[in-house]
Order: sequence, then C-alpha cells, then structure tokens
Amino acid sequence: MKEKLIDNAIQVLERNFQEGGFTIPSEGLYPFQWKWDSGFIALGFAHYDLKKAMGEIETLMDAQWENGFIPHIVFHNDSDSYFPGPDFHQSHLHPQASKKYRSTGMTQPPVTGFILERLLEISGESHEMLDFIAKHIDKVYHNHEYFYTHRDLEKNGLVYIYHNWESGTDNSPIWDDIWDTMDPPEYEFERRDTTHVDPAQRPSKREYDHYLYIIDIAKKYNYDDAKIAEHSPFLVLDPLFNAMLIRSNEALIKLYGRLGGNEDKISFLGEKQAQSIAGLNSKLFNEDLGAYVHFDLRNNKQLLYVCSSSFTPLYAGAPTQEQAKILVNTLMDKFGDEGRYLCASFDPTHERFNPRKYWRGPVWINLNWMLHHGLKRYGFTDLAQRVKNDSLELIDNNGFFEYFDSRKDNPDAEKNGYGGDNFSWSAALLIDFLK
Ligand code: 9WN
Repeated sequence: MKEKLIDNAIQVLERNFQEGGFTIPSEGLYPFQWKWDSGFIALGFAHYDLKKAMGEIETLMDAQWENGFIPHIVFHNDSDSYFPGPDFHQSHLHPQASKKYRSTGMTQPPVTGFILERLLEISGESHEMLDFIAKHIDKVYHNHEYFYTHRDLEKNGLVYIYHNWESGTDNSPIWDDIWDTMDPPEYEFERRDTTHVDPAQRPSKREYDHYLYIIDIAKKYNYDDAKIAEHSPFLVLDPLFNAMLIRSNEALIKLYGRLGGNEDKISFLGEKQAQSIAGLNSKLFNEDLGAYVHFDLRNNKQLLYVCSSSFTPLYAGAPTQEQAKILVNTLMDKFGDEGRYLCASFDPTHERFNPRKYWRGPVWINLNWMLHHGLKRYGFTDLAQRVKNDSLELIDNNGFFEYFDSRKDNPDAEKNGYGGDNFSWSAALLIDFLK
C-alpha cells in the first residue's frame, strides 16, 4: 500500500509541475503558484527530486517585493480558469511590488523558514541544500523583518492579516462575525471555482463580495500597509499565521547558526521570537475555551471559536506543557470522537460547523501535518500517530483531494473527498508522512 500511494502522489506532483519550474495546487481550480502551497509542495519533491524542491522555493522568492513582502499568488503564467486574476489584484499599484511578476497584494502564512529547515533534513544535510539555503535565507529573513516592521501594530510581536485569504482558511465560520460588520456592494463577476467544484463545497457569492471589497479598499490605498491597517474592516491576529511566523523564526535562527556569522540577524529574530511567544500566550490564549483564538483588532475583541488553527501553536513550541495539556483536552472533547477523523477544520460541536464546506468543517492535510508534528513535539505520541493514520486513511480511501469529510460514517456522500482533486499538498505531505 505504502509504495503504491507514494507512486500515485508523485504522479500528482509531476502532473501539477509547470514548465516555468513551479507547481500549481490543482489543475483548473488553482492554476498559479500559491505561497504556502509551494512550501508544502517542496517537501514532497525533496524526497525524490531535490532540484524541483529548490526550484519551487526559488520561483516563489523570485517574486518577492523590494520591501520583503511575498505575495500569496504569483502569476507566472496566464490562465482564465481562476477568478480573481492579476487584472483584479493589480499589484503594480504598490511602488515596491515586483516588476518582474504580477501577483496579489496580500500574503499567506510564513511557512518558508521551517520548510528550508525540513528540506535540509530530508536532503540528509547535503552540501547542495546548504548552499541553496545560504543563497535564499536572507530573503526569508527580510520577509520576517517586513512582518515585524509593517504588521506588528501593537509592537507585541503579533502580526495582523487584513484579508481572509491571507489566513489560508478562507471561509472559516470565524469570519462570519466580521462579515456582520460590513455591507459590501453586490459585485458582478463570473465565478470560476464553482465550474470546477460543487458549489455546496465552496464559499457563497455573498462571501465573495466581502473578499473582493476588502481588496478594493487595499487597492484604493495602493496596498500601503499603514493605510490598510487604518481602513480595512478585516484586521485580525490569527493564531495559525503567528504560529507559522514563530516556527519559521526558530528555523531561521537554527539555520543561521548552522551557516555561521549573522549574529545581528540571530539576535533580532531571538528578540522577536520571545515577544511573539509572549504575545500569543497573553493575547490569543483563551482559558475558558482552552484554546488559542483569533483576535479582531478592528473591533478589539477575541473571536470565541475553536478551529484547527487553534492547535497550531503546538507546532511552534509556543504553549507551556500545561497549556499543551489543556489544548489536547479541548481537541479530544470537541474534535476527538472515535466516529470522526482528526482534525475537523472547525469545532464539530458548534452550530456553524458544516462537514462538507471548505474551511467550515472538513479535514485539511496541511493542518493535520502541523498538528501531528506539534503533538509529537509535546510528547503526545499516540495522538500524533492517530492524526497521521487518519490523514493516510482519508487519502487512501478517497484520493488526493483538497479536503475531506471528518465523519467516518458519512451519510451525505459515497466518498469523503471534496474540493479539488489531485491536490498538490495532499500528495506532497503524504510523501513526507510516509518517507
Ligand atoms: C484563495 C491554493 C489555495 C490555498 C488556500 C485555500 C484556497 C484560494 C481560493 O486555495 O484558497 O487563496 O481561491 O479558494 O483556502 O489555503 O492556499 O491551494
């Protein structure tokens, strides 16, 4: 079973690999390069083709802006199978945007630091990979500097996101509270995602109006960070996004140490790291819910929901051992029923849970990968193994889907796989799980 699954996963990655040296997440549905996808995809390649793994990171970093920002989509190629494309996003409005590539003017979770660390491990600490890291690490550092300079409004080490697409968890029920504070215009546009995927598994038209309106506000201010912070109705501290930054800081510190020199950078990262961990634990940990939550900066309040992002600080080593125990109790209470695969993307005991719809309930393999490594880090070995087994079983039974129904006995459909098929990070992370 293992070898067959790996072979199939390799086929998915090879099919999605493009001539320009980057990989699309899924044919038709997502025809460009996405930031955090490219990190996870690189891990899959690294197990059998180091050159492709390095190319994946290189093609992403090539689109970095002068201010250190890395966009969430790089439009290396043209395609009319996705909306909104480059003509809507208009990244050129920002004076420091890449002159070489069109992109979006928003970002995604900063995974690249820890991806480099894992690539070095997978390569068996090869000289080739170490040289590659030496060549690219300053770009990732510059990206972290960008976050701490422009996105840390309260100077407490926590960086904000201004759009739900920056979170990576696009239509999480958490954002409903923010949509309630907005009344965007009714946009006229042609949806493309719903020509590839059953609309029941995708966000609604009204949700898309909100997504587009926030981009229009950012464009009005030429994607200026300070203006966005002043005017965006969506301004959130996300535990997942900040956990990724913390985990990547840790990786950069380790990698700089391995390369030698760079004491100034190590000390900057070390200082920020301590602040970010303290910020996460004081501002985003909710004792009553026993979990990390999101914080709505615009309306100055915690958003009181538990979702798979709530557990990602484990991967970053941010919680104390005591907090980690609390998190595991919450995970088991709300998500851990034996009748379910771990880990639903939103609290299955909550009325807003939807087992089939995108980020409103289904299981995502990248979140499971982080949860697995986070649980292992804190010594919850059996539970970590369960998360891994569940991920493998879902893929083995259904295929390399984008997301999966968490219900083992699913009355709604014959299969548990939803969204895009032949999805790159499901394939890549399966390889990383199995190798
Ligand atoms: C918008 C590519 C991306 C992932 C996100 C996932 C989905 C895009 C969309 O696909 O988002 O960025 O159009 O729905 O939510 O996490 O990076 O796979």
